[in-house]
Amino acid sequence: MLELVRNIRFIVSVVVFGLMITACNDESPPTAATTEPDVTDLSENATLTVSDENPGGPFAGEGSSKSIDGDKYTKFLIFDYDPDFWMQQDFEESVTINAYTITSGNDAPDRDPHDWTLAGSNDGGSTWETIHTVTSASFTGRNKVNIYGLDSEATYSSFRLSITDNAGETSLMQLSEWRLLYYNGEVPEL
Ligand SMILES: [Ca+2]
Repeated sequence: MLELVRNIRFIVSVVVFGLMITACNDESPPTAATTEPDVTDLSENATLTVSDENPGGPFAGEGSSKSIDGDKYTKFLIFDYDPDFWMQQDFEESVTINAYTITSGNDAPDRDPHDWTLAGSNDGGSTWETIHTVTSASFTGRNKVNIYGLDSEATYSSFRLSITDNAGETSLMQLSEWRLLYYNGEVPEL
């Protein structure tokens, strides 16, 4: 009798173990932990103008073109920064954004943009509407991408970033990227 009970226990154990294995095998295979957000990078098609250029010109090693070249390790540096400084991205037709990024340079945090206003125009720059304002921006590192989500979508043919203060340097200002973005979905943290 004892042997029979042992055999039954063994058989039950085998069946239960088999069911557990089957249950595990029935689980869906793991999916990728993250998927790339669906984002349109409008700055890829922008024409850039700046109120003050690097002495070497827009295509110099640290010229203005480096601020929209898609490389966070290349920067735009000016030597005569003043609070009237602005950068502008123009498009052939209006585009819609709901976020933008500002990326800090590789060194000298006191050259970072500190205060700025992003504005939009649909009449070639005759009139501007404020889209977003930042004061006392903080970059937690070098070549750090800060992303700013907008409360509502902004549709304009021109976007102007007026950098009204830098982070303390007397005459130098730099940034690695300024990109205008549209996220189809939630704007992520970067
Ligand atoms: Ca760059």
